[in-house]
Amino acid sequence: MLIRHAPDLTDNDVTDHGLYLRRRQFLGAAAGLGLAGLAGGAQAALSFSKGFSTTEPPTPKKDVTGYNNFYEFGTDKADPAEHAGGLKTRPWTVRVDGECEKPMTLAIDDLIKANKLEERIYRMRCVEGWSMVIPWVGFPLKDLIAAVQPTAKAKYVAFETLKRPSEMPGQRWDVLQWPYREGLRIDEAVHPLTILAVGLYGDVLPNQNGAPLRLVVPWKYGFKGAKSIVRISLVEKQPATAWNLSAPREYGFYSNVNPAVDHPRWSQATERRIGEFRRRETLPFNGYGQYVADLYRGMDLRTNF
Ligand SMILES: Nc1nc2c(c(=O)[nH]1)N[C@H]1C(S)=C(S)[C@@H](COP(=O)(O)O)O[C@H]1N2
Ligand SMILES: [Mo]
Repeated sequence: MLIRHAPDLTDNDVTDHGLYLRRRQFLGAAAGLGLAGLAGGAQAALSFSKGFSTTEPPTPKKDVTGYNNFYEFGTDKADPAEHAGGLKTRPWTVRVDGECEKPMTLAIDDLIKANKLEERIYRMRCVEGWSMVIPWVGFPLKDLIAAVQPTAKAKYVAFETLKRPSEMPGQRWDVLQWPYREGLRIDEAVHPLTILAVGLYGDVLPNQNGAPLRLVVPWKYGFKGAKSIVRISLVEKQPATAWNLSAPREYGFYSNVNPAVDHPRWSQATERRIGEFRRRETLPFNGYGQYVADLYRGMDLRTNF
């Protein structure tokens, strides 16, 4: 079996600064134009969620958009930036279905219009032992879940991403089972920290970062953040996830960042913040424990890794 996640062992107040982001910028007609192409107009400014955003300096954009994991485009960190340009993100629909009263199929631009976009500056810790600080633009997943009215049977949320080998050259190889899948427990999915991102650094999400829609769950290892989502299903049973299917001993369903539980092949005690020289200590729940530790009260996080 080919297990490509490899350890990373190399040693080597942005919140409200008057940056007004425009909702229209994230829509298909305007995608790619950038702020400069959108002078004037009555677009709504994004709101800022200072409470959840870190004040740590964001990782330079060139690293956020040039050092990626997106195996649909290859397994090297530079592959996604090099090969994701051919992915067509319009038209794009997202199906929201399963255990809910109001299943819906939404065009991505309608989904963006229906939700209030916010900037969230989050730490992201990859299971390989590196981390970044990324200023996302997105909206809480809980708002979308509320819109479809979950039934009492909705215990988990399953995320399915795009399978389109013609535009995703990495899918010609069985590195993972395609499409890439992820999942959350429903209480994790409706936690206010959990967002669906449509942008970063105040701009449209680059393809290599998961355009047009990707999940961000900042207290979990980065692989939980499924990119290029096409379907979100409310389900009764814990859904299968791509990395767990590939190597169940190495990647559990929960995958909360936990410095006390090592990966079978490397330590998770420290991390390399991209752009920094010395490794730093990894924090439980990636530093979000004050918000999320209660979700796991009474659970053994060693067996539920
Ligand atoms: N569809 C898909 N989503 C994915 C991945 C992937 O290979 N395919 N890689 C994951 C991993 S391992 C990480 S660390 C993050 C990286 O997100 P970024 O490149 O935007 O920083 O995306 C996650 N989402
Ligand atoms: Mo990762």
